[in-house]
Amino acid sequence: MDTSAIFPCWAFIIMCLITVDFTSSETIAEELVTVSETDTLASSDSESSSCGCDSLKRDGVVSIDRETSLLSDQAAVKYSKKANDGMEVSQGYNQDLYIPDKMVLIPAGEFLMGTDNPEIPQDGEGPQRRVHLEQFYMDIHEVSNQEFQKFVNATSYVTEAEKFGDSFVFEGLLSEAVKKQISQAVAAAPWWLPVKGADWRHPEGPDSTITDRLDHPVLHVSWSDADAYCTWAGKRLPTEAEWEYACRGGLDNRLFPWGNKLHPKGQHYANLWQGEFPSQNTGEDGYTQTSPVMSFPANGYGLYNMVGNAWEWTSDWWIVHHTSDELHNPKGPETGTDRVKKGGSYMCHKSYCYRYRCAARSQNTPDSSASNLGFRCVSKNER
Ligand SMILES: *[C@@H]1O[C@H](CO)[C@@H](O)[C@H](O)[C@H]1NC(C)=O
Ligand SMILES: [Ca+2]
Ligand SMILES: [Ca+2]
Repeated sequence: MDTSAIFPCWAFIIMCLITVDFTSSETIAEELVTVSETDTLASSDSESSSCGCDSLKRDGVVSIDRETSLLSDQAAVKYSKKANDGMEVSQGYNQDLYIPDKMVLIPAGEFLMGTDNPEIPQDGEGPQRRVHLEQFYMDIHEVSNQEFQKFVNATSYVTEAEKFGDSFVFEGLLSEAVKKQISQAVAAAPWWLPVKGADWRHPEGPDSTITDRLDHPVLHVSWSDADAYCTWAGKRLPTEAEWEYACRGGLDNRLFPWGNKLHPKGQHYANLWQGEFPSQNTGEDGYTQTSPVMSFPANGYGLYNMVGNAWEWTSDWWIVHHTSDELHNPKGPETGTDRVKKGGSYMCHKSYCYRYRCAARSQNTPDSSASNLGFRCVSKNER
């Protein structure tokens, strides 16, 4: 059986031609990614729509030469927690604001899903179609580390990242000690490294912890982990339509949950990336990594961080061709290989991953996990 596949990417012309044979680890070892720093930085300057986020498949990693890897040690220091200590205060975030397990009613209604002016057409952002939804309740924020910890305490649940023994972490977040041990990367997005021992309790690998960020979104949870959590909580994952309707916060035809301007009155409304991706994150919005789940203003329905902070899994299988027919409570295709995720993350920048829009979307295989991917749940009744 021929299981070779070509990585989807649009800007990395050099890397687009890398074919990985999933059946042979020797072949993978031969597909050395030899991208010079200059090449990579040049391509990040160009208009690009791929953050490589959809390439996070455990069997899709290739060997890399650490000597020629794209990010210098210097860049890693810039991202390090130590270097950014003291930055996470500028939003006036109030610790007391954090409320676990709270949901809000999203009223029944109709809305225009998707867009006829897609920024990233290959993601299937269009066509715009009228969708009717019944009312539902939604978590006001991404599921936090504390909430997930409660679930694991109660059930002894083991996540897929823990079973596989690794998960994807953005290179800029890793310590030197962890980076030294890694010899593989994602061909289409070499700043993603599979890190042994990275999981929800250790977001940047074995030498990291969540004790100082229990009110941040849980990360390194696969679709199956997210589904298990929601089921345990008496909830479920939102459909893509529910998520997008909720994201729009009652506004028609706007880019973001709060309107069309990214920085109304000069304020940051979401945890995104400022600076040059992937080499420099200025943290102008107060955060170079995740932020607490109730930081930044809520949208019209009272939902926090729908765009930015952590990507959020939905229950839909991924397809890019949609009917323009009017739909009632659509649940996506019956089957598929990838699940839809929405909202973008703290790693998204307009030049690179303009996916912090309500109509934007991306996908991962259901067993994928990464340092920028989380979720929230919905339910028919308030919990
Ligand atoms: C989970 O259990 C640990 C160990 O007993 C405890 O310290 C922690 O507070 C518990 N977490 C939650 C959210 O209940
Ligand atoms: Ca940020
Ligand atoms: Ca989010």
